[in-house]
This record gives sequence, C-alpha cells and structure tokens, in this order.
Amino acid sequence: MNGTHRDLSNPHKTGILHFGLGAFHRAHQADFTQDAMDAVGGDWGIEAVSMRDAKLANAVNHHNDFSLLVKRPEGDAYKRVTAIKKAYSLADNPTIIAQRIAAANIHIITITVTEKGYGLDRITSGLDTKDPIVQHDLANPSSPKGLLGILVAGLDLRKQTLGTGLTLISCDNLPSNGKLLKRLVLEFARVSNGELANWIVDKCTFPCSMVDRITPASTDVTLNLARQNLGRDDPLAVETEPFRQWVIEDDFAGPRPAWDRVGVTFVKNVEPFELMKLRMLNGAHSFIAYLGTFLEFTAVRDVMANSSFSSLIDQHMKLAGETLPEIHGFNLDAYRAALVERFKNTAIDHRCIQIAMDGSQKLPQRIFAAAKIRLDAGKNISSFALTTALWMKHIEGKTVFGAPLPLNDPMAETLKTAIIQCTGSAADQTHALGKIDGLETYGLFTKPEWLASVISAKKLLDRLETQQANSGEATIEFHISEIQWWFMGPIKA
Ligand code: CS2
Repeated sequence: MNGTHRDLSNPHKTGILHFGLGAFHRAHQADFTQDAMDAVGGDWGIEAVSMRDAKLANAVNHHNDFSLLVKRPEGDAYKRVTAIKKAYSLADNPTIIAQRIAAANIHIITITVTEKGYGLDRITSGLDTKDPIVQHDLANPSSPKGLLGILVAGLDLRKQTLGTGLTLISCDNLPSNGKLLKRLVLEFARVSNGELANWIVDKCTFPCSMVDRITPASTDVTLNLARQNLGRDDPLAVETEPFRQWVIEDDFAGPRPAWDRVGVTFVKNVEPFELMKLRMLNGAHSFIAYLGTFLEFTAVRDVMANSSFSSLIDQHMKLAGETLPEIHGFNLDAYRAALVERFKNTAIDHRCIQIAMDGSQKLPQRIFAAAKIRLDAGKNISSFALTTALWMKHIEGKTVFGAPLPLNDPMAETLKTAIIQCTGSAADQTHALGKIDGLETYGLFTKPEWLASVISAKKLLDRLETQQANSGEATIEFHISEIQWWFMGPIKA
C-alpha cells in the first residue's frame, strides 16, 4: 500500500461501529458524521467492518482520510473525510469485532450490507434458515461470516460484560428496515439463547431509517481525480452527488452525534419516507437500469438524456407516487422533479449494470408492491410491467443488439432456470417467474391483468430483438419509438 501511516493525534475518538465499508457508507453516514463532529465535536469517529474486502479495511488503517468527490455539472467539489478511524475485515477479525460491539465507547451500530446481506426469508419476512451464511453462523458462533452471526455474538458479549444496550440502525433500501433487522436478530438469537433475545428487546433499539445519496461504484477516473487532489493514492476515494438525505426514527438507546445539526431528520415514523424513496427513486432507477442494459445505454445519465425516456421515467414516478401514504407538508411533485434532475446529472457516471444487479432483491419493494396497489385500484400498471419484462430480458442475458449481459444476482441460477429453460414463450416465462418461491409475496403474479401486461411487454421486447437480429438494421431510435408505441397502445391492464 502506497501511503502514510495514521495520524494518531486525530482528535475524535470512536463511538460508532459500522458494518459494510462500501462506497455508499463512505459517501453518506461517514460524511454526515464528519460534518456533525466538525460542527459540535464529540467522540463519534467510526470503526468500520468490511464484510468481504480486506483490502478496504487495510486502506482505512493506513490512511487518515479519503476524498469525497462531489460531482456537479458545473464542476467537482472535493471534501476530505476523516470520520472513519479504524477498520476490520470480518473474515480476519471476528473476535475483535465482537469485542468492539461490546465496547463501552460504542453506542451506535450502523449497517449497509445491501438487501441480500440480511439472511431474510421473503415469504415469512423472518430468518432464512436455508441461507448458507445463516446456517454457517448458527453452527459456528465464534467465527461468523454474516451480519446476523457477528451482531448476535457481539451483543451476547456486551450483555455479559457491559450490560448497557445499543442502537442498531439499518441503512439499506428495505422497507421498515429497522423492524426487519430487529426481527432477524431476535430470531437468530432465539435459536440458541432465548435469554439474550430478551435482553436485546429490553436494552437495544432498532430505528428504521431512509438513506439517500446516489453513489456510483468508484472507477479509475475517480481514483485518478482523487490522486490529483490528495497527492497520493487514495483507494477509498468515492464520487457522489451533491444531494444527501437521512431520515431516522427517533428511537435511540443511548447518545448520538449531532446529526440533527447537519441535515439529518428525526421523525416518529419513517415508513412513508422509505416507501416514497423505494418506489419513486429506486423503482425508477431499476426501470432506467434495465432500459439501459437492454438498449446498450451505459449510464443513468445517458438514458435520461433521451427525452422520450426521461418523460417515461417521470411518468412512472408519478404513478408510483400515487401509491404512497401522504407525508404531511411534503410536496411529491417537487420531489419527483428533483429526482429527474438528479438522474440527469451529467457529471455522475452511474452505470446501469451496477443498478441492474440483485434484481430479485430489489424489484419486490421497488416495483411489485406499488404495481399490486395500482392493480387493486384498477389503475394503469404498464411501466411496472415493462420494467419487469426488461428485467426478464436482462436475465436472458443479451442486449437488443445481441451483446452478452452478465447476471449478478444471488438467485441467478433459479432465475435463469425459470426464464431460459422453459419453452421460451413470453407467457410461459412470465408464469415461471411468478412461481419462483419467495420472489413475489404480494400475489401480483396470480392476477390475470398483471400477467397479461407483463406478457405483452415481453412480447414487444422479444419482437425488437428478433427484428434486430433479422434485419441487423434497426436503429436505437426505432426501438425507442416501438417502446413508446407500446405505452400508448391499448393492450395493457
Ligand atoms: C440504486 C441505489 O443500485 C441501486 O439499486 O437504486 O443504490 C440508489 O442509487 C441509492 O439508493 C440512492 O440513494
């Protein structure tokens, strides 16, 4: 590693332990916490756990800081973030990490391990005892590989040694993420230690939270810009957008940083904010991503630069917005307009292929939940059906021009079996998708109108692919106009 060793005079001691040292954490919770410490001080430095990549943990332990590149069309702004003080890799240090969970200076645990990192059974909304990591961690409590195993090991130690509780904040894009985390932790603990589960209920809190900041995976461009800025290699550099938002349920077991002083909102009920973000921002993101991968647009900004598509996306967000509970005093139209602008940000290279990953973990809460509400109300569901059909093309693994597409999804094999190994007709594929265990728990795929709409969209996309293969001359404009025509046509529920 090319870099200086840590400056131990760094004034703030640690108070937060974070799980999931990815780009999003560095651009979001670390940035807010940095600002809170800059504003009023406090020992709220972060100790972070890398769930998979030991290199990232090493990088934190070799440097005092990293660059946050805030990307705007009018030019980049650089920020130096020093909030992450120390890091561990889960594979190498489970015992030390359990001790850190039990440490007196740690008051808060924050978590960004992505949707698939929770060992969640979508059918029961409880613990997935068939998940290999959950199984491993239940059988090997002293060498856990996953989130639940390490949390429960650490909480057990904390109960035995310190006795005071903790606040555990999930910051992943899952509905009611705090309630979900609490249920999973308790179910995991109860398998072997009912007393620990009771202690957790008594002493710990699990506030729900809504987090938002568009943060693409760092690329060589990011790292080069950061190198120029810092004058050294900066393996932790992150690029992000100017906008950031964090809404947290006001339910803490102990103290917290002055996050409220730097724009974090504390509310009684986060759910309306979560649903809004999941269905409008994240739902639109998945729509854009699968349009992009099918039509070979590289980034979100490229899809949004096409005026037909940007108005389709805007329309989709309007329809998604109609499924939401009201947030008093909140202007949904302004939120939507701001989202369109954020997606259009030409300085952000947010790859469609990045957002396209893990569709099985994302579409239920982003697309299916809202589609079911609209369907039950007899309302138009075409953009939801089209997103689903575009996802099916993504699973098939080819763009409209025939280039291969990788499928990155924990359910990849099951999805491929359903979509590729049936007769291949759009109808059979749609039925097969709907029958996958745990993919969709809203009963959407039992509804004839939904099936008809997805099948119709899938047929359209299949036809575009065949026409392209046969003539070799169809242009991107042709495909775009055919998709638009489908939208305006009568065949949708
Ligand atoms: C994106 C999110 O990759 C994805 O699935 O939709 O990471 C999105 O960029 C963030 O939730 C924005 O806050």
